[in-house]
Amino acid sequence: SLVPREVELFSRYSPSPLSMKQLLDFGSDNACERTSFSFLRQELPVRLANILKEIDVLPDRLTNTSSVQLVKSCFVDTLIKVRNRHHNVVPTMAQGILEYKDTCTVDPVTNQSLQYFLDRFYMNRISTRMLMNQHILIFSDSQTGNPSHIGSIDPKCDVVAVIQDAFESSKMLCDQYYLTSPELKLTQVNGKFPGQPIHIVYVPSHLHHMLFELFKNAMRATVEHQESWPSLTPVEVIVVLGKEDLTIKISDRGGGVPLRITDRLFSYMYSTAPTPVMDNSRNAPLAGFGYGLPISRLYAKYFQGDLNLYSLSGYGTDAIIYLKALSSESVEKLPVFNKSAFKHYQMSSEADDWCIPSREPRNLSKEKMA
Ligand code: W6P
Repeated sequence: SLVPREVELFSRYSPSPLSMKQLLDFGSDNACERTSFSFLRQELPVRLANILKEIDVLPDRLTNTSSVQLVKSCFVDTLIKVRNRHHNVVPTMAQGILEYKDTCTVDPVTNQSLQYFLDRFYMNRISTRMLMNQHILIFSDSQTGNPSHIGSIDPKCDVVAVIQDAFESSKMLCDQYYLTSPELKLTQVNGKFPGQPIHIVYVPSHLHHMLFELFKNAMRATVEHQESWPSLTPVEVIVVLGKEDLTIKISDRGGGVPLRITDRLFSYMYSTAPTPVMDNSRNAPLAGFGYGLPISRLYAKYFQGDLNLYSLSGYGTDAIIYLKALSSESVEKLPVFNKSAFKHYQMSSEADDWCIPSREPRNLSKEKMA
């Protein structure tokens, strides 16, 4: 029968029965919310997965009754509700940062801790939504999804098709906003199986999300930097399938970004700005460096890839997405709370261990002469 891998996995754990004493402890005054939470996070899926496996070994004639189907669909409905309830977490968190910035200063130490936390918080969110989605897509009766997909995963994800689709979506927005847009110049190299089309096992919606974000940025930079040019330089993309990596490089000639600034493009704190007021819903500004870049990088990292920017200030920018070419290596990357994670929050107000180039170095040759 059709049981998703995560249900399979969780069902191998035995539920941990709580004693009456433990139940009381969780409700006592000195109870730790974090302990309770981390217990629930493990235990709820284990218990649900165990019983879900049992429903599937019931005799077919029983499983197929409308009542048993109702129980199973209630489980799916619960997941759908949880998923939808968490829909606004990202903008709500951003609002929290705005409120913080109203009253506190944005020092580099706070920025670093916030970056560390939100990277892990949003990675956790990406992973839980992935699991909920898989369950909903695999178990819901309405077979709306692509039949060749496993939930949201395409075992033969056509990378070039996703690139072209994301480019077209971004081009539409760009044309709407600037009344012009650069073309796409695409090169593909299958270094693993020369001449063959490029396929990987991946979540097309995740790939689309990253590419759409990078294309919007590349197009905006191109149009704004080259306003006066007779024609715009194309956005150049090269896709390469290697033995280990699938690499996508997106190059624009939009003038680039100074190295000093590139870290900020990924900073939640420095890129949290009040939401621009949209005029009559249509003209959403093209790529206001919101959370698009940091979240896109998390999507890349989620299956052990990465997303980097290499800018040539005064010329243009290369954005590179790295994904694992082998499905055996695209394993979820999940945050775990332990001593090492805890240390990241012990904000040191100590002096930095690198010098600040605050003044001219003394001229030693003159001193020797004297
Ligand atoms: C830029 C800034 C940027 C961010 C991300 C991707 C491409 C580009 N180009 O100028």
